[in-house]
Amino acid sequence: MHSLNLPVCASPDGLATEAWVFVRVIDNFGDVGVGWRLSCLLADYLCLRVRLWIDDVDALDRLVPERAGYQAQIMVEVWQDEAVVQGQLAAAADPVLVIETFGCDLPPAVLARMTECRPLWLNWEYLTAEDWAVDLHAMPSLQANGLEKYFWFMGIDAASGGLLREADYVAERAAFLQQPLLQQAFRQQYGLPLQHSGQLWLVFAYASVCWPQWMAMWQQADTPITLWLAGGQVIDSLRAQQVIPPDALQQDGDVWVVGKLTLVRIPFVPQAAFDRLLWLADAAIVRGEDSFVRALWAGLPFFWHIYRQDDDAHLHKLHAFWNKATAGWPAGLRAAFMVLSDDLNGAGSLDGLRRVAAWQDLCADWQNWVKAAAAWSEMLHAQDGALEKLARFCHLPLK
Ligand code: TRH
Repeated sequence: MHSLNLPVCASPDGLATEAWVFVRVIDNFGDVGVGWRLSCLLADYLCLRVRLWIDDVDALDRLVPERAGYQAQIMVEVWQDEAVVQGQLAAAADPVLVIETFGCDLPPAVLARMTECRPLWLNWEYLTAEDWAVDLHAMPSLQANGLEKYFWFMGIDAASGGLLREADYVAERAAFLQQPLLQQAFRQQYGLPLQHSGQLWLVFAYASVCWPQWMAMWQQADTPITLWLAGGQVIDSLRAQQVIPPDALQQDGDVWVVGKLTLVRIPFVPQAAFDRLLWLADAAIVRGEDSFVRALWAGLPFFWHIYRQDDDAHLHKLHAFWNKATAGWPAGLRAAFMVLSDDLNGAGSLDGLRRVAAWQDLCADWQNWVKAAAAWSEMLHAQDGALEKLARFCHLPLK
């Protein structure tokens, strides 16, 4: 186990101890989403002053429009070329912890500085429920600069690196759910419809050829359904496949009704408000990995539209998670769920009739799905989160 030399919050000069976090944005919001959330948690719970290097500050600005409020705890550095990094390092205190997210290679000047101050070095990896990741979690690997780098694998197993979660999450959710006035104020603040008909689904998913088929399936459902479409990609897909006309759902707040199905284009909210969308919904379709973890914490029934990888590697990830999560579900519910989850993610081939039948089976078992999702979430809430595990790993006190 790695042990840091400095007691945090009590460095000799009285300044907060620094942690450095490095983020490269590949696409979408997952890299920046995890990088920012991790930085906030390090600052909030481990008393660290975080220096966050990020190569795409525009992406961060979309997630955190009011970044100025965090400046005392998180200093954002635009990650550019080596000369710029060297200038940034000149003004930075030695870090006790350096985290490269998702294997982004650190700049040579940073590697050189690290050989002098010898911080704990972590490679913060993608989330997976696969067993090999649990085996590799927290393993060291000797690097060319003579330092050990440790793998940090977030996951759902007790022996994994855990999941990112705020200490006040449960209290915040309870307060929001118990106060309809707060919910109304939230809807008003972001221009969300004040009411909806039938079941409310938050749909934050990728472009896909499956959407026309799922729209057809939902239209044949017995009960009315409202879909809050977040992020734009599903709407783009529907338009490209001529399921909606070119002028439909162009602006935030636009509504498109087909029979019992209501589609609403919702605005992009700050990351700190994203949980509230989930708390208002009856069910969800989420994507990437940060929104997936938020759906887990919310404890509502959901599908995971997983990020596609070459050679269908994403399907191993998908199945590893759901095989564990659904192990105790009633057989009928599990079968209907799995078949639809595969269909959503491009595995398996359902025709329209079988898709509708699976949906009907799922709806017939709705209350069991609600209970199973809540139970799984509670089980995860009861485990240590990533920050508790990290604090133990590097002997840092939690605030
Ligand atoms: O955006 P994502 O699809 O991101 C990623 C990246 O594509 C990445 O390269 C890939 O490796 C990874 O997925 C698996 O999905 P994700 O991870 O769910 O991130 C979305 C973030 O956006 C999350 O932090 C929630 C946030 N968000 C808001 O803040 N406001 C919003 O209105 C919405 C819809 C999302």
